Amino acid sequence: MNPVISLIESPESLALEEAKVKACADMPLLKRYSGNPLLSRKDWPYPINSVLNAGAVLLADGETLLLCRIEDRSGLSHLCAARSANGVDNWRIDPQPTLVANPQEFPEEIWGIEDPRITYVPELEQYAVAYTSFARGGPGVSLALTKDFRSFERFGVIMPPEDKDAALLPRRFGGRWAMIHRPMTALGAHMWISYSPDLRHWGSHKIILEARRGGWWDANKIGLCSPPIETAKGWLVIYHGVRQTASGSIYRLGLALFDLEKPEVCLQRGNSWIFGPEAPYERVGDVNDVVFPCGQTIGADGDTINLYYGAADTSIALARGSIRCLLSWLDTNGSLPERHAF
Ligand code: BMA
Repeated sequence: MNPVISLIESPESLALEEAKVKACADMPLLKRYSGNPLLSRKDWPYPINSVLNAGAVLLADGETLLLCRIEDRSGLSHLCAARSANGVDNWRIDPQPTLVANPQEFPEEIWGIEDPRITYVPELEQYAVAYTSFARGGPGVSLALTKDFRSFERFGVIMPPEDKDAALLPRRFGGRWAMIHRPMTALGAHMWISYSPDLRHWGSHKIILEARRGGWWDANKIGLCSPPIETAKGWLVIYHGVRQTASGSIYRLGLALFDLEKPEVCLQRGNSWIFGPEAPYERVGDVNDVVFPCGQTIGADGDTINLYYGAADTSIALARGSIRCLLSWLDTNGSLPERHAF
C-alpha cells in the first residue's frame, strides 16, 4: 500500500521538515542505481529478446516483485515475475512465463500483452494488474486480479483500442473505482480518468492532463507511468512525455499532482521534465532514448521511491528519489494547468 506522508504538527517537526526540504536542493531528483541495468536478456532462464517496462510491488513478506514485460523472439510480449529480497539483486525469475496472452478466450490479446501497472487494493485484498492487450484494433487496456502472481482472474479488455498506460487507483471515490488511462482520440493522446462501480463497466470519462503542443518536451503525446502515489498533498503522478524529433522519439518523465478526493482535478503540473535518457543503456537499445517506468516501491521511511523503468526497450533499470523532494520541486517548478473542455 502506498504511504500517506503525515501532516506536520509541532514547530519542531515543522523545522525538521523544512531542513529536509532544503536538503533536496543538493540531490538529484532521481538518482540512477550504480548497478544498472538491473535485469536484461542474459538474466532470463529461457530465450527472450528483451525485458522492459515492469510493474512493481512490495509483497507482504517485504520482497520486491517485478512483473516484467518480456518480448520473446517472435516479437510478441508476455509478463514474467522476478522476486528479490532487497529489490536490487539476487532476482529469482519464474522459470516459465507468468501471465501469457490467451487469444482463445481473449482475442484482444492475439499480439501479446505488455506494460503492466500493479495496484494493491486493500478492499479486495488483491493486486490489480492493468496491462496493454494488443490486437488488430491496436492496444487496449485489460485488467486482472491476483493474490499471489501465480493465478489470475482475468476481466478481459476494459478500455477498447486505442488505449493504454492505465493504472487503477487503490480505493473507491464516492463508491466508484477510478482508472487513469490514455486513449487516442480525435483530441490527441491525453490522460483520462474513468470510474466504475464494479471494475467491469466504466464511465464518467474525463480528461485529466493534456499533452502540450508546439515545442514542449511533452507535446502531442503523454501517458501515465507508474501508479499514482498517495501523499498528504495529493496523488503524485509520474507521467511520460514523448518528443518527436527528426531522428525519432525521446521518452522523458514529468510530474503532476491531483486532488486526493477528486483525482480528476490536477493541482499542479511541472513545466520541465525531471528525468530523461542520459545513460548509455537508456540512449541505445531496441528503441533508443527511452525511459519508461511502470512501477515503483516505497521504502520503509515512507519517503524513498524506488522507480523501476524500462531502458531503451531493452532492459530494466532503477532510479531512487524522495517523495518529499519531488513534491517540493513541483511546488517551485509547477503551475496550475489550463483546463479544456472536450
Ligand atoms: C510506448 C509503449 C512502450 C514502449 C515505448 C517506447 O508506446 O509501447 O511499451 O516502451 O512506446 O518504445
